[in-house]
Amino acid sequence: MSEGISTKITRRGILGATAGGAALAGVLGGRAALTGGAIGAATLAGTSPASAAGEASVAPGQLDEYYGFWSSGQTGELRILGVPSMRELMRVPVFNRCSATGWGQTNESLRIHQRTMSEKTKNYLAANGKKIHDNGDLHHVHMSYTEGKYDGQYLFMNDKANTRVARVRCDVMKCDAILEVPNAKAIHGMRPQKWPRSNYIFCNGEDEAPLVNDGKTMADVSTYVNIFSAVDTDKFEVAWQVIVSGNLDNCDADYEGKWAFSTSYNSEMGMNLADMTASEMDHVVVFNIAEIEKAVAAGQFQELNGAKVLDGRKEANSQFTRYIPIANNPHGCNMAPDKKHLCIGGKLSPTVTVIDVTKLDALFTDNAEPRSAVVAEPELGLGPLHNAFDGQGNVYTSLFLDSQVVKWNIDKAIAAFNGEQVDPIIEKFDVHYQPGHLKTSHGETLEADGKWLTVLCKFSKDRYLNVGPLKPENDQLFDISGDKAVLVHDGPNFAEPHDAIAVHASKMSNIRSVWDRQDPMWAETRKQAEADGVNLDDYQDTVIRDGDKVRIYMSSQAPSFSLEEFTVKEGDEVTVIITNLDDIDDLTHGFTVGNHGVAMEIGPQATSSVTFTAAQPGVYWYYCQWFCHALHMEMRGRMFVEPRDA
Ligand code: K7E
Ligand code: CUA
Ligand code: CA
Repeated sequence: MSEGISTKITRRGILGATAGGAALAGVLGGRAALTGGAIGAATLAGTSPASAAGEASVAPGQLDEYYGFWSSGQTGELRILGVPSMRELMRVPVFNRCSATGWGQTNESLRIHQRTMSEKTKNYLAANGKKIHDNGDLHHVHMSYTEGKYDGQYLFMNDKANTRVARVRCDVMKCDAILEVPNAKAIHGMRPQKWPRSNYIFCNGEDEAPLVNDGKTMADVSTYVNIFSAVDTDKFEVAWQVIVSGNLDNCDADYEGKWAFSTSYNSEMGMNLADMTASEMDHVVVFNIAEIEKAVAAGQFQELNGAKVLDGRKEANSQFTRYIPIANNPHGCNMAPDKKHLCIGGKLSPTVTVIDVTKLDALFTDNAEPRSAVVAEPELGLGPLHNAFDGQGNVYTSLFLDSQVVKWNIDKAIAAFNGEQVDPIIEKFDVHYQPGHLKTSHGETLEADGKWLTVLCKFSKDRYLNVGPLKPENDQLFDISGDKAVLVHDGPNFAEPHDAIAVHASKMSNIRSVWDRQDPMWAETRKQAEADGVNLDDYQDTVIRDGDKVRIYMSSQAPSFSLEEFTVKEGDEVTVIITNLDDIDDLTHGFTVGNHGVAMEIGPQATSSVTFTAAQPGVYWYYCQWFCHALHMEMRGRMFVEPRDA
């Protein structure tokens, strides 16, 4: 549809032709509709920022009430935004390589990257001249819980691209652990356990592959499996894995520590679109944590690549899993803070399926019919993906195809399911455009406060100045504290946030401004320094030669490095270790070596190190790349690389 036409037609008009119960066949048949192309850049009425806009504006110098933690999809980093201002406050590199901070290049970050890397991955990377994967697909970010509430300790996130999960420390906002999950393929859905605390993060393997993926049975789809993993959040290693029937998409956990749940859109185990959408029904897998832990403790597992693997497939008839049939190709999986209701987004079905988790015990103990746990299935609109809760019994569901959010009431949906003449829908409002995840403030915790709703839209189309064919995504913020949701902010965002949470600033009391000198981040570096007789806590300018390896120790204090020059030989492997002795808030230095592709951040009281080969003779300046002082430009020095045969 051309923009010229679409701007003359109201969006309602366009949708009028496709909305309604009979539209699903059209949705399935039309690729344009599935990709959002059908909506066009329509003019919208009734969504102008209204009276509540004042509440969302945070004046210069004023602090936001909430930290927003945003995923970034294919950019591979974690982002921190202020809510409600939607100001971007920080980017925390995790799975990506960061030019500013040296993440993915410093020795400290490489250790974190490589700690759990399989031999297979190491060999693959070495063959490609690399040490790490420098991309990631970070869909989901969630905070650690204690008794169903955010506890301000850690943030956890997944990398669908390279089958990894990671942990970020909230005290310094740096990643301190990355786990390459064995056996599984493409970790997508990921949620922490909510009760009694986040002992595990639950991780969904989305892609099917042979259990032993050695190339011998590639064409034989019957050897393919999908794997659900529980990762121990303290050790950051796999606690156990369960083989399932069908694939796994999104997941969540309950508020009693009994269950985990995963949606599957490919119960068919299809290898192409037609096969993946062939069935009437897919399913939600229910994992029985106690039964799984019992079997693990009793040694009833097979060990595969260091992981304890159980068989929870349908045909195994285990007590580990139950499969609840759900209309074909469901997506979102969200546990309500009423502790009782699990909401499953229908995606291809215009419904959300509500499961009463108090009815799940019967599925295991009495072999009750799996659908007996379904207590409501309201029809809400086209393309329901994710659900968010206001803590007052209401749900906000994103409608991808309708470019709307629908607010509805769980109790009313249950009453309607039981035959009462009630409409569970409270409100529908437009978003721009094609929403994926949506999140209410504290909505995935027992402290859901019903104040703010963020809607992460996949398309921005006409909302901003044109920046070329690649457009930003559009994150919208709604004030939901009143009777009606009020749009208060559009926030463009780069490729591609999938999910976000808002955490009240009062939860973040342990966040630091200056590093602790004894931080574990550089414990290994400190050990080497001790062996070299260098005290990292004091002024230092020491050059240690160790064969072809040279270690350069220096400290930084604005506006100078303790070493104005150092000399190495052509071909030496040079490690530069810098400790920032400044201990003032916000006094970060950096270290960049000219023409060497080397740069790193050194925060106040931090130690950072980087290793590179001095391949070419000559003079190379190094400089501080973090503006730190009126004489910041002068904060530089020379590296002399002597010719090897000189
Ligand atoms: Cu819906 Cu990866 Cu959470 Cu994206 S997933 S939207
Ligand atoms: Cu130190 Cu700029
Ligand atoms: Ca399917």
